[in-house]
Amino acid sequence: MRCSQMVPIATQSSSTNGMIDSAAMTRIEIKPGFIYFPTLLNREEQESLRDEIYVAINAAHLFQSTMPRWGNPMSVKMLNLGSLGWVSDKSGYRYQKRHPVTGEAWPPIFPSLLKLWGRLTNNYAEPEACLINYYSSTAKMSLHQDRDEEDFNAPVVSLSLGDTALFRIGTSERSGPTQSIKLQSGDGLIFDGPARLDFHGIDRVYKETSTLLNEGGRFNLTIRRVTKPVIAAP
Ligand code: MD3
Ligand code: FE
Repeated sequence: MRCSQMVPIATQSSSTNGMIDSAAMTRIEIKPGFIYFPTLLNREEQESLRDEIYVAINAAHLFQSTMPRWGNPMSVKMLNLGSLGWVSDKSGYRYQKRHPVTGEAWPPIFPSLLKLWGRLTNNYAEPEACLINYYSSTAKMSLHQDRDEEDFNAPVVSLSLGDTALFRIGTSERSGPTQSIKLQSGDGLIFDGPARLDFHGIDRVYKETSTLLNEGGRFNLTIRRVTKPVIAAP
């Protein structure tokens, strides 16, 4: 897809301490509530995020989710960071405080991601979950809505690392028209407002399109607020 409205919203040089602090960010509103940030993370930022992911995965391994009811395995492998993590098994989809295999609390959300969330969401209440999805070159995610959160007012922030993927987004009705965009390593997305309940999925991963991950494939991180923020008493 082509987009003509390239609106730089910030131009400033970034620090080089490995924190995510991208310089010029390009913000493209693909449709109301769906914002695309091509190369939100530069190569150095992608490498440091990749390395933080490897540390987390070594401490708390990826798990295989299964579909509700029938229990067929999903092709995507997952891990969560934060106080709550999204899991799926025969009994359904839910957020829970512990890793389904080890029973341990999830590792914390990296400070670099908290900072990025604050910047992209205008300091919306602290995120509670960061779902890490790992796609091998044959993995897919079929069209679905994300509606296991209590707070649909919260935006969802997505980051892609590694091989390019074909992402598809429709409307809040399953049979609505869809549009596709290729997501490359370092790209960011935000969904909120009118796009928050849109159907979406990953149709395919393009093998060997990035050198970021030695093993190939793709990571996607989705940073989310799950519960409704408590409103301060007047
Ligand atoms: C649109 N992940 O984890 S990220 C998911 O690339 C998920 O792994 C895909 O869909 C991936 O649920 C797509 C883009 C995304 C994430 C959350 C959304 C799109 C969204 C929430 C609402 C609407
Ligand atoms: Fe989703």
